[in-house]
Amino acid sequence: MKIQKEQILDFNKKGLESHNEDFDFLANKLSKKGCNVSEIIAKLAEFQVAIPSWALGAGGTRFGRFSFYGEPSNLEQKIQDVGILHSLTQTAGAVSLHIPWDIPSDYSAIKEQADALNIKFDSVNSNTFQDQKNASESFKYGSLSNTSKVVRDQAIAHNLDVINIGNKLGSKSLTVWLADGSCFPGQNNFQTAFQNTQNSLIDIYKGLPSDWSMLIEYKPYEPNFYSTVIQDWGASLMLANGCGDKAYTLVDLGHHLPNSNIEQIVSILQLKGKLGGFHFNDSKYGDDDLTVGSIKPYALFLIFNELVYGIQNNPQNPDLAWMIDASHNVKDPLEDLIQSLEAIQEAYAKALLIDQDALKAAQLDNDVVKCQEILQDAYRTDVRPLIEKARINSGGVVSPIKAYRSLHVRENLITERGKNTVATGL
Ligand SMILES: [Mn+2]
Repeated sequence: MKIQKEQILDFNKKGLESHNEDFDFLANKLSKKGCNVSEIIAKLAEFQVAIPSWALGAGGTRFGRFSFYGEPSNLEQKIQDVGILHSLTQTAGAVSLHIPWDIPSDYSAIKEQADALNIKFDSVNSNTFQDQKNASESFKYGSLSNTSKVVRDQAIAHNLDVINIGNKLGSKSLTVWLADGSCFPGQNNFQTAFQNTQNSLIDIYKGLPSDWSMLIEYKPYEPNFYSTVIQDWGASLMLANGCGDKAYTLVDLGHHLPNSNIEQIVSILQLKGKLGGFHFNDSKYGDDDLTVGSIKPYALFLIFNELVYGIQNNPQNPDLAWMIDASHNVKDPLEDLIQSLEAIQEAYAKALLIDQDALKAAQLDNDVVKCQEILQDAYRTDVRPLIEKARINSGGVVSPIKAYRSLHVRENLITERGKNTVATGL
């Protein structure tokens, strides 16, 4: 299924009048406060978030998986789904592939399809947390950190293959997330595991094309429950520094222990020019992979405040690879991704409203109350008309969820693909 321009224009007719009223009211209010509304809208329109190929089917838990039907069963269909998201929201202009789940059979056909839908290939993700069919060695006891050189070499070779595949598609970065760690005390020698990982990463780093970067993701626990080799941003940063200038830390919102100050982590990494990528999701307890903004929208806003500050003040930090990393059991995956995209835009728009000069002045005066007032004044603003405007200007719909439902997207996908399809990798 492909959404046609006429369908979007037709849908927008219904909501345009009330959008215009809301927008004019808000734009007027913000302009009086000194905000440059058209600049904010341009920034919102520019902000694109990659959709991970594994979020397009219904996710599962270790207790089971419940399909949402009409799921994409191959890479072409996954790109089709991202195309649907992008045509409605105009903020999902990239896809992040997972190898080996999404190896293209025809590279030029896949590139052509993505080009036609205005979708770029973002960071490619390697997978050494599962054993692949026909693999000679097992990653049961770790991959890049494994005590056996033969196993480490297999994991290194896989990452080099992933770079090769991504390079053919126009990707510019490799994301490495390791499940490596231990489940019981004494199982691993921490120093050996860390050193093996560093050496393996250096071997992968040597295989990066000159315009590529390597993003090193961290996570404190799961699937290993006693220790994880790359457990936090400090371990990731040390490994990145050990590789070189093109290696960066990647922050995934769900990969922290409860109550971690994630905004401070992203801020300091940007100061050091070492924040390479960001994975959005939300959580109540751990790596819950819930819809972005569904649990802690204020925390997301505070993170965006730091990201915006970094984007404006830290030229030493590269452009970030933005991606949603969530997976669901109970929602239509495409509706869930639309909600996540909206939440990201909302937090970004609110952060863009913050009067940075006034905040700086209040900080210099140690006016703690005023600092909070400035942040919360931005947070309490209903910015949805700004997001709608950015979306409409780019050719998207006023309200994506409503459009998705009124165009019967899921029903159409079920008719086209059949009911009991399962997305690759799930
Ligand atoms: Mn992630």
